Amino acid sequence: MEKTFLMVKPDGVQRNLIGEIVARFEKKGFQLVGAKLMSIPVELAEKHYGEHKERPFFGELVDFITSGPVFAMVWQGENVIATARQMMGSTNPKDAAPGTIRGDFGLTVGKNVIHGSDSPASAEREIGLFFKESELVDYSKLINDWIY
Ligand code: 3AN
Repeated sequence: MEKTFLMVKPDGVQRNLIGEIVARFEKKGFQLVGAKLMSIPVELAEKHYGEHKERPFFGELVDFITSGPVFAMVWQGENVIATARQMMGSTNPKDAAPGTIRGDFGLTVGKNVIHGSDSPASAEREIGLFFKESELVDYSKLINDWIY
């Protein structure tokens, strides 16, 4: 099953948007397989945003993502990587469509509420950076014959 890494950024946590964001992915039909409220160490932030190392906003990016708690998650489901990106909306909230997370709640390109992996390769890399295999759950043995 395809998996992606999503993270409510410090602005989203401070604005009490964790529940709202989790609810959107739950209602869509995706399954939460890992989650934790955490503070990101600077070294992890630098690895996570490694591809932006040469960008002028790299320092700002690392300072912001380490400025307060984040809510890191792994979600699974068919086509979850691309669909989650659609549900998040454009990187810059001013271009994000209403109905998307950034369109509804984002203010600026830096403080855009949520991060989501943009490809299968980044999903695998980012899940590995934030979660141990043992922190992800397995629903395949669930006995659900009591749901009818
Ligand atoms: P996305 O998060 O939509 O994948 P990326 O990967 O282009 O966007 O950028 C990573 C993060 O860097 C964004 N979430 C945003 O917070 C930040 N960022 C992108 N462009 C800028 C910019 N011009 N100024 C400040 N921060 C930026």
